Parts: sequence; C-alpha cells; structure tokens
Amino acid sequence: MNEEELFRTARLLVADHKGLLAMDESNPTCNKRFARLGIPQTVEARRDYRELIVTTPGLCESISGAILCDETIRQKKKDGTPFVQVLSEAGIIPGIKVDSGAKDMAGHPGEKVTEGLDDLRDRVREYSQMGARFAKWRAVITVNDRLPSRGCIEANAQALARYAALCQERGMVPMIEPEVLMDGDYSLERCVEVTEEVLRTVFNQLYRQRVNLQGMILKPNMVLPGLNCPSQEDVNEVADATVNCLLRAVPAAVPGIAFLSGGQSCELASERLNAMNMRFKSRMPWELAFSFARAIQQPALEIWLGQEANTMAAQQALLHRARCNSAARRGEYRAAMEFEQ
Ligand code: 5MM
Repeated sequence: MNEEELFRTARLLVADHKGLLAMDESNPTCNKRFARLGIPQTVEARRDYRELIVTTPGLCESISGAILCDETIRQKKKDGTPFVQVLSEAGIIPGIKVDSGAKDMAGHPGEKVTEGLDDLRDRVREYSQMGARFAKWRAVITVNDRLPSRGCIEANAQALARYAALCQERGMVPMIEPEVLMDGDYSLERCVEVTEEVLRTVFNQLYRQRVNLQGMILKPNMVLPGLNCPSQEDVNEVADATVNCLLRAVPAAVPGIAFLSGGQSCELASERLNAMNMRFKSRMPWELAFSFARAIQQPALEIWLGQEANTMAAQQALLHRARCNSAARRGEYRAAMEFEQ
C-alpha cells in the first residue's frame, strides 16, 4: 500500500468544500424509487439515469467523488465511454459500494448484519483495476426501546473494520458507513446515546484491525430524533447534538466525515449541515462534508421521469442541490438559495 497516496485520496474527497454524491443504490432500491415515479425498472433506464448524473456539466465544482454500484461501474455512456472514465476526466473520484447488503442477523430478531467479506479481497482488486479509488460499506442499526443489541453493534463494527483493512491493503480509501436508522419514535437523546456507542465500537474495531485512520472517511448519520418522535428539535439543537457526539467519538486523525441524508428532506439536510459548519467550524479537527443520495438526487429524479427531453432540467436540479450542500460546507447556505436555480 502506498500510504501517502491513500492519505491524499482521503483528503481530496473532503477538500475544497466539496462532498460526495452517493449513486450506489442497489437495483432493488433504484427500482423501488423508479416505480414510485412510473419509470421503467430496466437496466437501460438505470443506465440512462446514471448517464444523466455523471454527465452533468459543472458537477465537479461541488462534488469530489461519486459512489457507484457493481452494475454502474461496468456501464458506459451511449457513445461507449465507461462511466469511470467520464467521472475521472471530469475531476470526480470514482468509488464503489462493496458490501453485499444488510441481512437478517441470526439470533437477533429485528436486526441486520451487513455481508460481503468472503470474496472481498478479489472484488476490491477488480474494482481498483477498473479505476475505483475508494470503497463504501454500510451497516444499519435499528433503534427502539430494546435495540440495538451489543451483539449487532459488535458484529457490524467488526465487519466494517475487516472490510476497511482489505480496502487499505489495496490502496483504496474505505468510506465507513454505520447508519443509525431514522425510523422510530426515539428521542434525540436516545440517538446521541446509540450513535456514540456505535461509533466508539467501530473505532475500537478499526484500531484492532490496524486500519489507518488517516486513510479513511467516516459516513455517519446526523444525530436526529426518530421520524415519529413527537418532539423534533430545531436545526441548531440537532447541529449541537451531532457535532458534540462526533467530537466525543471520532478521533482527530480521521480527515473527513461525510454524512448520509437518511430520508431527511433536501432542504433540512442542507440546513443542518450548514448549521454544524457555521457553529463549529473552528472547533472541529476533521472536515464536515456530505455523501448524500436522496438529498441530492431526488428532485432531479422527479424531473427526469425517464424522459430524455427532461435531461437538462434534471441536471440543473442535481447541480443546484450539489451547490447548496457545498455552500452548507462553508456555512454559507441560505434558504433563499432554494429560489436561485
Ligand atoms: C443510507 O444510504 C446511503 C446514503 O443515501 P441517503 O443520503 O439517501 O441516505 C446510500 O449510499 C446507500 O448506502 C446506497 O444508496 C445503497 O443502498 P442500498 O440499500 O440500495 O444498497
């Protein structure tokens, strides 16, 4: 492993007030989102949509890296140019999702453990030869009165650490995503408690598996009350709870934290990221960025609707969200930006 190169890639992913675009929805997830909008759920429609994304002019001004899935990394533009090449030539670092999904965890009703370690060394080698420079793995943690269990947190944290070590062995930056799900009626305080425990466990395992923290990116949830919790704290309260939780649990050696959006509205995700950067900029040892899927893509998808004639308008909407989130990284996002498209 060339350590310097690994560290450089990790730093580049969170440099210049940019963030990441997660476009790594598995086929079932992508199909579900297409079905809701009446878009055909075919390989060709998924390819067309991903071509729209990777060819959006000016995207590299706000987006440092794009996460692809196995189907997409093998796809090409209509003119035959591989998507990986399109991204690289546009100055966007190509990445790949390498987990094979969260599966029901034996002995742990209601909980999931993420799989995909078995042939990972070979897959990482192949993806790296195809041009991917970072790799993502997502673990999901369910919260209610009795969950998560220690067993679930530990199994997922160990898998995350083993995947991260395999990535670094090949010079790929691991983007480590332990997601505390937003579903439920739990309070903000409960989310603080669970997120902190999960992150501490993950970093403990990363240490044990000899993962170099300078060559990784963390992709956590923001700390939020469950979607059905009657009390929904305001943007500043969420920002304070999130950053304080991260300050307690994430070592300063980590170059960057890039949040998932998790089902928040586009505007709230931008507002909350903005508040964190505004309120804590000088006190955070890491860059605080974004790695959103829905909170960047959703408006574009709703405009595109599978129609070629809507491509340019959809690209405009995608660019707009990318720019809003880049502004949020600088602490310069304002609600008025939403009317400036
Ligand atoms: C949590 O999902 C990740 C971030 O997306 P949001 O910003 O929409 O929350 C996302 O990268 C996710 O891991 C991928 O879309 C893959 O998900 P699936 O479930 O399709 O494998």
